Amino acid sequence: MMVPWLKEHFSNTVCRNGCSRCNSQATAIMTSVTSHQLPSCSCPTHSRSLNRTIPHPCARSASGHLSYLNIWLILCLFPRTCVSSPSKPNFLLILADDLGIGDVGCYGNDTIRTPNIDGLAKEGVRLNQHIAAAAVCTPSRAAFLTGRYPIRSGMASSTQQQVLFWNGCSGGLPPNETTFARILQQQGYSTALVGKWHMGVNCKTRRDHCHHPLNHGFDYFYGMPFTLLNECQGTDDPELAKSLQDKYWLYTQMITLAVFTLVIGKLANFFPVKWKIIICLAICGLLHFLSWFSSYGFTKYWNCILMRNHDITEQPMNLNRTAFNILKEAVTFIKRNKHRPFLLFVSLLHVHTPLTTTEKFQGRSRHGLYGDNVEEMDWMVGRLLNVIDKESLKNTTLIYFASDHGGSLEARRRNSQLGGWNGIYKGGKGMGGWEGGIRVPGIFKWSGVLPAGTVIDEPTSLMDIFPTVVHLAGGAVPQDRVIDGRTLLPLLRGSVRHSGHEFMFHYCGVFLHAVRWHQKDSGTVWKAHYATPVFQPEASGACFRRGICPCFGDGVTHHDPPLLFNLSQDPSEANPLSADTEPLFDTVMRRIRKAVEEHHKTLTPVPQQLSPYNNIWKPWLQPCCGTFPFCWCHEENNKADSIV
Ligand SMILES: [Ca+2]
Repeated sequence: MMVPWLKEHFSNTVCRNGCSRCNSQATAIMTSVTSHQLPSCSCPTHSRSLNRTIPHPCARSASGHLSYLNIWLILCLFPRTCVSSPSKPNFLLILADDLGIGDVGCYGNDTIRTPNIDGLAKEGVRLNQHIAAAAVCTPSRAAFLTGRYPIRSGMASSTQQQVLFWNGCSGGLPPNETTFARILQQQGYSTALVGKWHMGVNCKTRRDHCHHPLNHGFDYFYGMPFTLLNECQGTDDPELAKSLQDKYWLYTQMITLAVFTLVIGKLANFFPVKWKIIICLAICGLLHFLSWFSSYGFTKYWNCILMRNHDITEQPMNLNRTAFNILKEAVTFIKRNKHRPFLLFVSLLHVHTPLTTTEKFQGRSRHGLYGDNVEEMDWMVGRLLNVIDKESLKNTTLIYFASDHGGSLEARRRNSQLGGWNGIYKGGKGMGGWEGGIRVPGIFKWSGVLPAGTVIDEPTSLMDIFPTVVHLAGGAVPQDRVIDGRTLLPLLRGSVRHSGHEFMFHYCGVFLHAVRWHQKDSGTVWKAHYATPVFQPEASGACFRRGICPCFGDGVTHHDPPLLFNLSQDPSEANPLSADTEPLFDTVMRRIRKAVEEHHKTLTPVPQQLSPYNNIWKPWLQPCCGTFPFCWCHEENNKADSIV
């Protein structure tokens, strides 16, 4: 007789995609194993090498060509497949861009319709304290993929430029970093990234693609190597370093005016200035203009591009088709890989500005273009979930939905808000310490494995996806480096009460702005802020005059003693505690200080991927589908909407 946990183990591991007749066989295999009193071995359902050379045991035995004994022998002759992980599901990971936690129905929004995401939470597990490792795209995504604080990989910035600015810059996710996609690829998974990357392309030459997704464990890539920007649409103010561009433009005008004044003065004999000086000044002005306008003047061509694997398909991209193309590519990938283990990371371009929304969704929500864009995103999520259901992958696919960080409060056009809402939480995108910048939606669904309708308040991190996915795939996390994520499965299944996080370190660039302490014996979550951004205007709750809050310098206020909040009682961080009001103040601060000291000891110097040199446009690194600088091309893809 088989013990219940073994039966569950085998029904999870042996039976998967489309193997409706497999339960009895799983039992038979297990009986064979237990009768020989050998260690349990899980089915190699997700070993690519096995899939290629030996058909799935379920399929073979169904056709009657292979005995159970042979199956068992096959299983245990392949040591890599004899693991004790509970199961090896497919993974569909969906990451929204700049979506606020308050924008989703199941997190309390009742004015934007997100029925598909809400349904995901209803049938799965909703995390109430799901934390991004950074409050802007590039570092948050690097941490998500590697399970490590971005400061460890050099993906955190020490300058005002907190994210990568160009496809043609040399910074990016270092080739020696290991993504979960890389480990799953080694475990036999078919891996794909569809959507946004924003973690660099090249190091030294135009086509070395050292930072490219295909060099980081993805077998397939379709999407933007960069990120959406207003420049991609061309109808709004430029978004990329607007104040810097304004400054360069002002200098150009001043030099031009000076040259004209000197020429007129010379011709009218007002100034005894030499022609040589005037010509030198004119040349300097021209060089200055060319040096900045060659990059910022053509941002749409340099940054707004789409790629399929190593090839550029659209330069510049046609935004009107992009959402459909992304959906079509994701759906096609699922269908193409439904009979083999897959990891699909759908990194949505929604809901980042410029909020390109198809006509069908325009004017539908009560929150203008932003709300329309959120509703369109929810519809896309629904289409992906439908495909999983239709292809009978529901019970064998772990689905995850999150946002890379909080909504952007500063994204506005005149009086209309173009960024997200972070609910009751203070702050937003760009604010590495305040809760609104880093607390995001986090939902898991795995039918039959995770309890439906569960809500978990424990602190969890986007970095937890790394060890969770790796363990479920039967892989092992790298032992030669610090991994900051903690595996989530026991918490999600309800077999443990607490998450693996005692402390979380909240960075803004390379600057530690806040620390969270989950005091497990009391259940209290404390948070201490060492630095907070200076809001402009004061008390506005955001940095409207700067566009995004700075992480250092006169743009932040340092706190000594730190601002301490009891997040369990005061999640909006409205009432800072002091030694007078909180008896545990000194104890908590002492414990947090010690944790910071220990954390600092684990950091090692690494090359700075976002340094000024690594984050400037370099023409020789610019991806180009023609002969540089003549870069434009368009792949015909006009049947996209009919497919989805
Ligand atoms: Ca983002």
